[in-house]
Amino acid sequence: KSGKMFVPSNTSGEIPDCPEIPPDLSPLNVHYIPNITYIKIVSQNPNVGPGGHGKPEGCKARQKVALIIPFRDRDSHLRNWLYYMHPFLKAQQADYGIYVVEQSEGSMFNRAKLMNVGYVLASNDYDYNCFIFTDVDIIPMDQRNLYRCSSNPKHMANALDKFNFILPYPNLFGGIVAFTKEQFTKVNGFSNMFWGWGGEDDELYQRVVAVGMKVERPDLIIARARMISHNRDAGNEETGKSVHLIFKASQRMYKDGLNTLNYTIIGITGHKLFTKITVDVGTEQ
Ligand code: UDH
Ligand code: NGS
Repeated sequence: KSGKMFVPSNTSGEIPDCPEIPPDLSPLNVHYIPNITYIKIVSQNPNVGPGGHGKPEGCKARQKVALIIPFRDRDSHLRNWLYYMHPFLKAQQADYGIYVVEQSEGSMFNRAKLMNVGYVLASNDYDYNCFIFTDVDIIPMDQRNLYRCSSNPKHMANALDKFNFILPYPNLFGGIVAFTKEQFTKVNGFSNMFWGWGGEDDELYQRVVAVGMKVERPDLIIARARMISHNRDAGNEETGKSVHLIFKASQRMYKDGLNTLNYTIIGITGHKLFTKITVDVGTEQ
């Protein structure tokens, strides 16, 4: 006898849970490729199913992750994001779906409201328990930065190249955040009242602390990410009108958010690499 005993890890025939930490994760080279094509990205990601869904092979993921992207007129950024993110999420053995929430033309951009719409529609699509709200122009540079939820809401854009890979101010909550379903409903989602650039992320931070949760962040080395540089978009100007909303977040939280969200769906299209939701979120009242 060799002394070794065969212990079957799984007697029921069910697929095992994926390991807590996926194997073989490493830093990545990330650079902007303006002319990358959808055809090339599709051909490089044969495992991705219609609507931009991916699942690990041979094991069961511990979380089901929806990635929600606010969007308007950033096609080359989206192509780059998809080019890097599908292989990244596959390496992380993620069970995931990608939702690009496009605001229709003619109104001031409302990033936060698009996030809320993405949360509601992704929830109707699949049994997600983790929601990662991410700008289209931020691409992680290290596979060890797990696109997963934690026991507290997680800010994941804390080491951007444009800020020399440090957190520029302690309460920054912009760029990428991860919430479980429970965490996001606890704060009633984002405010719907931020039209134009800035402040909606600071307001969400105030909601998080108001309900007694803490913000987590990955370690600064693994959180390194590239932000594709660009100018401020037309239709997303900084108006200065919404700054005052930040300080009253805790008073407004249950009267402004998921429970007061209104919008009109213009169309939902399942592309090979993502689900696109085009939505009319209205205009500032
Ligand atoms: N977004 C769009 N289309 C728009 C506006 C915003 O898709 O017209 C989305 C996109 O996902 C973007 C996110 O909203 O990543 C956040 O908007 P942003 O990239 O404009 O905001 P950020 O703070 O950059 O990242 C501000 C531009 C500063 C320009 C400074 C000039 N050097
Ligand atoms: C603050 C904005 C945030 C924004 C952050 C970083 O001033 O929304 O700058 O912006 N708050 C207000 O406008 C009230 S960045 O330098 O990345 O463009 O996220």
